[in-house]
Amino acid sequence: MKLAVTATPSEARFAAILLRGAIAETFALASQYGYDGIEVHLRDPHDVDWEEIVELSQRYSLPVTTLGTGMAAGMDGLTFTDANSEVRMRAVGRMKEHIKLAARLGSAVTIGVLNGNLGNDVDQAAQARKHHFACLQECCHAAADVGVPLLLEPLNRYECDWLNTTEDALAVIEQLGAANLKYLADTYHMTIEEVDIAASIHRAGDSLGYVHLVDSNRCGPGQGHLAFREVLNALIDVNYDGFLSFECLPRPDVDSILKNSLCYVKELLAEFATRGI
Ligand code: LER
Ligand code: MN
Repeated sequence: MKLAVTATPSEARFAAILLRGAIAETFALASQYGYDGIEVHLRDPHDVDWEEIVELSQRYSLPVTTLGTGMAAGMDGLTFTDANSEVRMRAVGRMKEHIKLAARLGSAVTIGVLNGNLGNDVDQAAQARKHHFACLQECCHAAADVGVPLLLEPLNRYECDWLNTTEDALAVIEQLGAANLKYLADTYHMTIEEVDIAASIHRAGDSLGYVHLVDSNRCGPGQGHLAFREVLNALIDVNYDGFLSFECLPRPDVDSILKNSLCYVKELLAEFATRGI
């Protein structure tokens, strides 16, 4: 398994993005600390120079793992469940631009906050689910056309009112039946929603496409009470060989997460390797 770190050149309000600032600086830092990949969060793909990212990715041998899209929801109010068809159309349009950039970079695209909420009214909620399905289906087709995987990320109940668990995500993935739609497991959301994180990883199996590796308090791995040995063991059991991406709060500070949590996870992985696991 390889390790990635979250970065953004945008004015992100989402606090769990570790590297912020000019895109060239974030690549330099990710490389300097020894990460294997970089997860780039963008409000709008046209906020950045696509060829600059391609060049940086090659120069530092750092693949862009996935494009985070949550800012389109957080800052521009775009979601797949919005009752207003024009807003949904803009959400899908924004996703399609992310998909084009992902195709250029060879990365995936994440759909998390963009999934939206259903609300309390039963009829409206049923309608919102249909809207979500139609939007997601359109994005899956557009992504499949250019060979881009999409990563569906359930969020904890305080951030989303319906798509919270591994089971919720797998139900949507199964219903949609698109080979390029995978499950993104975020271990912070999982500590709040799952009964047994290792069992959920086993349940996801081949549907697992990506991991946000973060502790119970949303700090870096090793800074909270999540049993990382069990999590990593389960990932090894299901033959997950993708990226573990550090999407954590910069507490106590970015530097200590980049160094200490990275060392902590590398040591755990080395321990598994020496035991032949
Ligand atoms: C939001 O809580 C989150 O975990 C992000 O990965 C969503 O884009
Ligand atoms: Mn996440």
